[in-house]
Amino acid sequence: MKKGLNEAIGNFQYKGILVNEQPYGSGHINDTYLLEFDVPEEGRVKVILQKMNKSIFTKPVELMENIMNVTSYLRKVIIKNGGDPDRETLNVIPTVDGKPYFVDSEGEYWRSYKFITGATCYDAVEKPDDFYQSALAFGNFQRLLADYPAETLHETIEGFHDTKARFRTFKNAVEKDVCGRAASVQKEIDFVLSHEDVANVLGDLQAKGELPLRVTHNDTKLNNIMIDDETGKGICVIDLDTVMPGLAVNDFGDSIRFGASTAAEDEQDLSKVSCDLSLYELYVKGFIEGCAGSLTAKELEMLPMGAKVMTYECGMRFLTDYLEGDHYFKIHREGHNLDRCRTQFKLVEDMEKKWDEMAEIVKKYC
Ligand code: ADP
Ligand code: GN1
Ligand code: MG
Repeated sequence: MKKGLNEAIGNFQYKGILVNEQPYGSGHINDTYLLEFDVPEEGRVKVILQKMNKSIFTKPVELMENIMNVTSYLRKVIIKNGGDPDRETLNVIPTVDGKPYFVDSEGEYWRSYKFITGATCYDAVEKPDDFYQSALAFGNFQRLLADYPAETLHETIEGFHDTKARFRTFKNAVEKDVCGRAASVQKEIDFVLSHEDVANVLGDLQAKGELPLRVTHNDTKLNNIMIDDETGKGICVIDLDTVMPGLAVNDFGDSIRFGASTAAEDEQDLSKVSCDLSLYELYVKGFIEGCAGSLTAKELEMLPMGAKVMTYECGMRFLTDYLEGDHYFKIHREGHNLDRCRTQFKLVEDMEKKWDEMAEIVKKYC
């Protein structure tokens, strides 16, 4: 690992002397490092270096092609709108031979971004306004990419939010039960099975042409947005690995799943977990404003469903990973994925109780 990291550090176009390197962030997928360089005349310069998770993103070259194309497109739009392209989108630092990624001697893929300074990624909502700002930013992100030629994007993870397919994978994992864990989580398994309709609803609407495919982010967690420390605005949408054609309601829903929860994704005390309707309302308002009229009536109607489906799907993915031996999401303790799945199912139950209110809140902003 260290060898690959050092090789990578030596192979990007960095200036100055390396004075600090440390693991960074709390993402579940890639290995992220913060590097700091002393650069003459410039002072301390930070960069982000990431080892891409090759077993999840099996086509890293295509993935980087997506990122280069999307970020250069956003750069142009941001400049046209009078924004600051160095802070409002990711900027890839090339390797010494001009490529957007480096392959180390063990075949691992690395990429590097300019560090966005003066901004913070939050793992939980500290100030409600941050959540509203993240909604504006994710809605706006979708709007900025509305005219992006979607057909040129590679599908970086096949069927990423194909909840029906995820349901089949889940059933398969229960049947195989490779770790012998299924018997001890029957309650959670039953929860998934009894909600099969939730797995089907959005895919069915999309198949009938009632929900349009758009260029979406697909991983709209609060910690995938940088909030400007001074202005409090959602300055930059990051973690672009899963930008692909998808459903707007899923982008909305994934943000609710993570940010409107009253507890952390891996909270063990389930009595602390619920869907905070005032945070939900802030996000509804911000997302609808950010999308600026681009959502159809059906999409607006299905926003609460997006929240429920994304929460159910994520819980099912955590449970699948637990059953399969924790090979997908990084875990930091025994049973971590099981804890995560339980919070998601608790949230789904809570949303079901609050369903009418969730729908009313959307109507208020339409
Ligand atoms: P993962 O896919 O593992 O979630 P991310 O791309 O989201 O990886 O990066 C992990 C964390 O690293 C982010 O939550 C954020 O804190 C930080 N980060 C990533 N890119 C940048 C950047 N360009 N500037 C500043 N911080 C960043
Ligand atoms: C992963 O990469 P990160 O930590 O932002 C996952 C999301 C899940 C999320 C759950 C590529 O997101 O789909 O919703 O964990 N990303 C991928 O926290 O699978
Ligand atoms: Mg992330």
